[in-house]
Amino acid sequence: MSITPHDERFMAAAIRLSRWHLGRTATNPSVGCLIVKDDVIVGRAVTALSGRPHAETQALAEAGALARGATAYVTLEPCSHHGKTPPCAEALIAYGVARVVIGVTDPDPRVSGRGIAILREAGIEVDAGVLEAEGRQSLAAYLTRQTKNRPYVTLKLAVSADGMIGREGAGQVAITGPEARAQVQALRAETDAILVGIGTAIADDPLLTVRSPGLESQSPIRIVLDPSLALPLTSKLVGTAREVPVIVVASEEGSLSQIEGDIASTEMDSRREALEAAGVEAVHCNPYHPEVLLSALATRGISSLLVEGGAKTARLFLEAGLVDRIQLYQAPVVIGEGGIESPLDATDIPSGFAHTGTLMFGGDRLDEYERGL
Ligand code: AOF
Ligand code: ZN
Repeated sequence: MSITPHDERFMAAAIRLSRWHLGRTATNPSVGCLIVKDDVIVGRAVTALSGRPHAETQALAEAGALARGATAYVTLEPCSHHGKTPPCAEALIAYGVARVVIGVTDPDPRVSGRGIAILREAGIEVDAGVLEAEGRQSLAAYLTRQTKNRPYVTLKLAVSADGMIGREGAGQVAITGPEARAQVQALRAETDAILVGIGTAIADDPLLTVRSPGLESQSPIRIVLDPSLALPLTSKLVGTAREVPVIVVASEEGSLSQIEGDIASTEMDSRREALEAAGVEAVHCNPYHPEVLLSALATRGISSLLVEGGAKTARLFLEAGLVDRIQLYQAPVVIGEGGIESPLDATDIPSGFAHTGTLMFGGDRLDEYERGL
């Protein structure tokens, strides 16, 4: 049977469903599954918040006997490995599903085509690659960690009408309005980790948590690029490190003097001990080579990273070619004297990024740019 517009509509619905748990199933991807019998949805599910059970087994349980002869729409290839429960491919066979329509094949080496092969061997018709581009988008974080051994990186910038992202020595400066700020809270909530440079951590003293009603439990891990361990013990980040983890990324032993000026290693040791006593984790990793840090984060299971500030940190990731998505907020506010210039604006988005959307939040305009996966 060939792919019909119906198939695309059901797959689009499965993708929308998968987005419910985006960023909340780590380290598993959030997958959507619909079981459709005679054009009626008889079962539907998204990967559970802990990552298990997978989408298919829940959707099949909902469909029960109606799954026999039905079509299953799954955004990611059903798994073929034995985890905490048997493989989803076997569950689809056991329930008597006649056809499986898949969005994206699974790069996990334990699956990687085997899910499809098991289904076909059992006589089930399989169509893969349906709405693949949209499916890949919904699985971007998972696919990036699996295939590039690094998290999917979003750079968020809020720029004033005169091209500034803040004001020198002024601490946190409101650039966007409340609607845009609420949107950024939602973005944080679907992200595994958030990163700022030490300059921003000191100047703004941010919390970097999610405070929107209903999303409070979804704060990402907070990471500060902090070569000389200068994060103040009195900062809000340190003060809340026992509630939401904070990682400071310090220079490797011995490399600091060339870059940051001479700080005795005993001084570094005592700063590290004080931070650790406050519940902060210190890791040593060259903060000027973000690719090393990103692969260490991927190894910890972090699939998505939001880079929030400031200009120097944004440039570091942009110049290393490690930004996958740019979210550029443009606000009507004028900063004027003493402004800190934005590392980019809508006229100089780096090559390789495609403009993928514009939305208005109050008087602020959000433009999104993405690089292909
Ligand atoms: C599916 N359906 O809903 C999801 C899948 O740790 P485990 O045993 O749960 O396995 C994790 C892997 O399962 C993950 O890397 C990916 O290959 C797959 N995720 N598969 O059939 C789902 N979330
Ligand atoms: Zn599975």
